[in-house]
Amino acid sequence: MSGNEAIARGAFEAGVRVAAAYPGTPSTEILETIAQEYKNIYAEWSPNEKVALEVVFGASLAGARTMASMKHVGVNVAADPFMTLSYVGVCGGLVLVTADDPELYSSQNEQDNRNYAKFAKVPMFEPSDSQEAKDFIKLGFEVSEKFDTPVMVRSVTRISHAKGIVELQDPVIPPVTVEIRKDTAKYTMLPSFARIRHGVVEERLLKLKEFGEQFPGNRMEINDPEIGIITAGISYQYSKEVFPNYSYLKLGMVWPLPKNLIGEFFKKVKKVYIVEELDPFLEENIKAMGFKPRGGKDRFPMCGELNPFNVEKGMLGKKFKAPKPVFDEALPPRPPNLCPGCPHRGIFYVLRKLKVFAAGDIGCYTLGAYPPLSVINSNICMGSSISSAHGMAKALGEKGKGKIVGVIGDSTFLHGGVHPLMNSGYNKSYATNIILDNSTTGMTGSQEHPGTGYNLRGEKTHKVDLIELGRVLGIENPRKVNPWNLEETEKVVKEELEQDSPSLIVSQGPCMLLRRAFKKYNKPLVIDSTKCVGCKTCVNLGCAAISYQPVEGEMAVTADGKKRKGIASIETSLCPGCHVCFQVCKVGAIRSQEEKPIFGFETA
Ligand SMILES: Cc1ncc(C[n+]2csc(CCOP(=O)(O)OP(=O)(O)O)c2C)c(N)n1
Repeated sequence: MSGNEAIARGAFEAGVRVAAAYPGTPSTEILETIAQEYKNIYAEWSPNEKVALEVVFGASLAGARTMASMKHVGVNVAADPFMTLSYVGVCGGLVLVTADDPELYSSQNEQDNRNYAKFAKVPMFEPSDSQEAKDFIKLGFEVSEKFDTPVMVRSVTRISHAKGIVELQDPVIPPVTVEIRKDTAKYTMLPSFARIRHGVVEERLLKLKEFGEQFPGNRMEINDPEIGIITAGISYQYSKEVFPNYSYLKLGMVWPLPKNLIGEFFKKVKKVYIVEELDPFLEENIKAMGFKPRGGKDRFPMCGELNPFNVEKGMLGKKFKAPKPVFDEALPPRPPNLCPGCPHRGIFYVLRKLKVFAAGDIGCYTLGAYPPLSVINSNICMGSSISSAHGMAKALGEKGKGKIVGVIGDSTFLHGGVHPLMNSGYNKSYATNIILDNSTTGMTGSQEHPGTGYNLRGEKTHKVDLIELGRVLGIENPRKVNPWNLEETEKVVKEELEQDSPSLIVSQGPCMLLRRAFKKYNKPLVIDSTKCVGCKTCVNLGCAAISYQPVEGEMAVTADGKKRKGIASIETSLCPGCHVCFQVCKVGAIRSQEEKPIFGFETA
């Protein structure tokens, strides 16, 4: 099982009743596995992580075992309820899975969420493989109920996405019955009640420390008494791989830390090092206890993933000899790109032409920041486009009129863009807001959201109408465009840029990979090599189906005698026939194979 499948299995075996999440790499498959494999668990995509955590909080109050899963930055969104959930505690066991992304394979930052466990004063378990992922989830529910606390389980990309052998067990029947219980002083965080609960939280932390001292997942492996490593999670695997004979203190529970056990390890081993990815979390806390490790972040990188090589290098210092690379040849660089036919490309072409400042957001469309589209100019977190465009407009006043755009995906809009749009309407922004509605959460692999009309299990449900929503949020005349029709799109964007009042354009065209949305794709476009002048206008759309080759000699002129340095061509197997290139070609070299050129698709 992958780590994520094992986490899902752990939830099933622990008797979880309710699971909620918002997609985000590397966490997404946890809920997808639950939805596919464990049909007795109620599972939902919530519109964002805060909602997901509040949903599971409610389920826990009713006595159910319940789990929320999210990527590391999702915990920031859920942080408000989470910090106080720590005070409230649980009724049924509650586990929050954070899947962190060291090396930022698919994220806007690489924050280390171990800090959240300390910050919120809750226990955190950190598995080193799939078996532990399942075991720690199950244990998490027991600890949650025993100590009346939410529990965090931290995974990282290499744990979530790597596979290992997992032993299966039957599901248990959770000890807490599911019913309505009222305990206002515990569950209602008025200051007078919360003041008391803070004391309870501090006492709980002391009890959890005691638990950590005995917890078999915090284990010593005494081998070489000279050198020992304190480590956890994936860093344990890297260390063990290169130094199997060193001694180890492997921490399965990274918060709170077992001071006595750590002290014992320092007594048993002469030189102790701390190997951990990202922040010096263990190091700082172990040093604060008064211990003096021989090395930590002075030897290992603060940024990016660890791996067996940088662990070996960090430990051996100058004695380290870099191994010969397995492959000598460098792979060609393949920057991430919008798919051929992607509806975002048309609108980006128009925005680039109009030279606006595009405050971006998070999704496939963030790739529009890369050349050749080079159209997205800023982006920090989900939902930030509309609010930052508004702020910029207020700062610039007259100077920025007609130049400021906020660009946001449909899933991102429903996650964190609704309040910003409400603000634009309320505080009268002139910035033009564009929702790129491709009817799915594209970036994370096509998940449903409240605007698709389907739920996690693929059942039909209420579909939020973005135009209507825009209207109630204060946009007088929200408009729709077909992003594959460049003329229409440019006209609407220009008109909206000229508006003084808050505006919204919903660019509606389904994601090319959303098969259910299309009756059929169009026939691929063809480039007439006798006509192409090699101007690269089509190439600069950044479509993977279009390539360019330099030409010489008799090929360096077109049929009607124009000089050229190269010609473009279209790989038909990649081209879904969106006709955007057809519309930008100034010399008519791109030919439609349809009876009449189609600017769009026949959608289902
Ligand atoms: C707080 C947070 N949660 C989740 C993610 C993961 N994530 C990145 S973009 C995205 C949504 C993309 O969908 P959409 O806005 O519809 O744009 P698309 O990719 O379809 O163009 C998600 C869920 C994230 N980056 N931050």
